[in-house]
Amino acid sequence: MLFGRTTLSKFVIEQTRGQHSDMGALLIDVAAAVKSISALVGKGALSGFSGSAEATNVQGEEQKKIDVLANEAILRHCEWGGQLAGMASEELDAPYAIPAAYPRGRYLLVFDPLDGSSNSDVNVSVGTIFSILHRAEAGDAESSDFLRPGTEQLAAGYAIYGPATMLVLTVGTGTHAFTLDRESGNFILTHPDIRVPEATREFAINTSNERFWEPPVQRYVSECKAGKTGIREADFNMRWIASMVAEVHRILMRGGIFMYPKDNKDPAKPGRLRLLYEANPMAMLIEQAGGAASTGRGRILEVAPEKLHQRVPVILGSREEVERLERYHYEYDTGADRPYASPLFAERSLFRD
Ligand code: AFP
Repeated sequence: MLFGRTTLSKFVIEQTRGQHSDMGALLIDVAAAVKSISALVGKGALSGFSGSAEATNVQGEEQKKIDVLANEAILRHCEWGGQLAGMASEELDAPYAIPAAYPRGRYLLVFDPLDGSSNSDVNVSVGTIFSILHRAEAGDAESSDFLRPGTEQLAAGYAIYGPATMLVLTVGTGTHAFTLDRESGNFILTHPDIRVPEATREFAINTSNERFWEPPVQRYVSECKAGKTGIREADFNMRWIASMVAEVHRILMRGGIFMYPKDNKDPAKPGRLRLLYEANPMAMLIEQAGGAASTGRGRILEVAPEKLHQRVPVILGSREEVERLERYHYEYDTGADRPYASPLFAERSLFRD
């Protein structure tokens, strides 16, 4: 079919018509920013922006030049439209105030401009993650306006800059994927109403951290690795791309479980991923597609944020596996996984050690 396919603009206008039509206009600006970032990322080393920006972000992580440029792209494309009360970015310590020259609206855009950027210099898929919140009336956002649970998100999405550039979006009516047609410049709806398979035999975790995980995660992963020889009685496959957008996209396309759990590698950080602009938008997309997204001890979308850049443990994907891992956390927390943990039942050795 040459004409008449649903474009992102058509989809967004139809889905947000009425009360949130301003949000529709904002999403079209986000898509324009994504196209600019896609063009930049797609140039690779020819862009002249490879390598370090010789700076660190609020996370204390090295900033790549392309992180800074992707951040600029979103600010410039979205600040002028009159839909926003403010923005918050992984790359900015504090929220971004809308310049005085522009009108304000009641929406808040929260984003990670280039997730997985440590992969950008080795030509592996990276992405942009975004979330839209709102406040009661138009005006300048306060920091507290951003500290809302993920259940209050009006929209969430990501772009993945892979062999194809795709934009995956939810406005609360399912999760839908659009593929960038570079000839027309349009995002075309190619994957309407995505569903995450309930079951999976594929897990994603950085196993180099195994010694730092909590016991329920160690238990779950060792059972996956035991495969047919263990209690799961089935072999599992493992993936780790170190780009959350690519992992989540694979899970939306074919199922799986992604874990970046709480670990004691750095007790100050209860996990690596950030709640507001990584975990929450991905959790909304996964839940809207029928999957589950948990901290291990509760729904990610119900976590009450306390800080703009706070981190949270992330376990998400095929519902059956997420629920199994939640059960393992519960059994660990209640001692039910160690029925003989009590000293009364401890193994008695004939040889005093
Ligand atoms: P960068 O944006 O610094 O590359 O981090 C990517 C990320 O936040 C997430 O996208 C990955 O899933 C995770 O970190 C990878 O973490 P490890 O490098 O510890 O495996």
